[in-house]
Amino acid sequence: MKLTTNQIFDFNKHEDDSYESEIDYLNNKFSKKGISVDEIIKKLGSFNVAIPSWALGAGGTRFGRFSYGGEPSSLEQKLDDIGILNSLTKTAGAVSLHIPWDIPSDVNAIKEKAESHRILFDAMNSNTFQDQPHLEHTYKFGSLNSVHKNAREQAVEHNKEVIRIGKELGSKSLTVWLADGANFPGQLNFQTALQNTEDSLKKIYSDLPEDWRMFIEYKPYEPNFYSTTIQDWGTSFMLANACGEKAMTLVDLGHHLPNTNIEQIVATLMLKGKLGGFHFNDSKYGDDDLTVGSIKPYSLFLIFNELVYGMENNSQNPDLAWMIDASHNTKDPLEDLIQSLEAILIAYAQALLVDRKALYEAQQESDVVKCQELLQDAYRTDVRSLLKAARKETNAAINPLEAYRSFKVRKQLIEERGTSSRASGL
Ligand code: AOS
Ligand code: ZN
Ligand code: ZN
Ligand code: ZN
Repeated sequence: MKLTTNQIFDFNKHEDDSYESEIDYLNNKFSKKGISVDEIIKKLGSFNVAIPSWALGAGGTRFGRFSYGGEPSSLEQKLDDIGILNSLTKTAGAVSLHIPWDIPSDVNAIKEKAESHRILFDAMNSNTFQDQPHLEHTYKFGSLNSVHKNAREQAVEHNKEVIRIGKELGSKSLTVWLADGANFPGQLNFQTALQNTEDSLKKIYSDLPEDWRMFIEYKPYEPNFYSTTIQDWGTSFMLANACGEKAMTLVDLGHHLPNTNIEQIVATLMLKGKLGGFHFNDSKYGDDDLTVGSIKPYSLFLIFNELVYGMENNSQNPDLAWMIDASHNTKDPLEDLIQSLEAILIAYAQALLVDRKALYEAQQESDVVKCQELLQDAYRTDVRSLLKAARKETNAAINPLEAYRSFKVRKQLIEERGTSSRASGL
């Protein structure tokens, strides 16, 4: 199924337009501080977040999975789902593929399908955390860090293959997330594991096209519970530096121990021009992959505050690759993604409302109270009217979740695909 511009247009006609008076109010309030609400609306309208192919089906846990009717069972259907999301929000114009889950059988057909939905191919994800039936060497005890030369070589080859597929599709980046680590002390020699990882990453990097980037993800634990070889941003940063300019660190919000100051990590990496990509989600305990903004919206705002500062001040840091990395067991995956996109734009809009000039002055005067007030004034502003205006301007649905429900999208998908279809993936 596909949503047409006419359908969205019709939906918008019947939507309440009282948000426009809220915008007048915000205009009044913020123009006095030299902040242009129109500019913010434009920025929101052009913000794009990649949707990972694995977030379109219901996620699972190691205790099982409850499937959701109408889930996509092929790459084509995944692209159709993102097409729906993009028609509703105009913020989801990219897909992030995972190989081998998404190996295209017919590259041209897939490219055409993506084009018909105006979807670009964002970062390609490699997978050396699972064994595949045709593979000779197991990743049970590691991949790029393995003590077994054969397993390392096989993993390097796989990443090169992912680059080759990505080149055909028009992607420009590779994300490497490694599960490599140890469950028990003594299992791994830390130094050898790290050295092997560095050497393997350099081999992959040597195959990276000139205009590509390689993103190195880190994570403190899971699936290995004693140690992970790339455990934190510092390790990722060090490896990216060892590889070269096109290698960068990727921050996944869920990949930090509780209470880690993620906004400070963002600032540090942007100052050094090494923040490459971002995986959005939320968490209470670990890599929970919950809906963005559902647990710690103030943290998300503080992170965006640093991202906005960096985008305005750090020309040494290239444009970031944004992706939602959330998936779980209970919600309609498309509704969940609509909520995540909403939360991302809210945090972004609030961060754009921070009175940076006043904040700078308050910082120079060490007026701690004022500094806090300035941040919280932006955070406590209801910016949903700005999102609505941005959507109206880009021909998205003013209220995407309501539109999704009123078009009965899930019901139609179930009619088309059945109640228990499902693609490979997590
Ligand atoms: C895993 O924890 C990482 O967040 C990855 O970015 C991603 O979720 C994974 O590659 C999907 O399987
Ligand atoms: Zn991730
Ligand atoms: Zn993760
Ligand atoms: Zn995650």
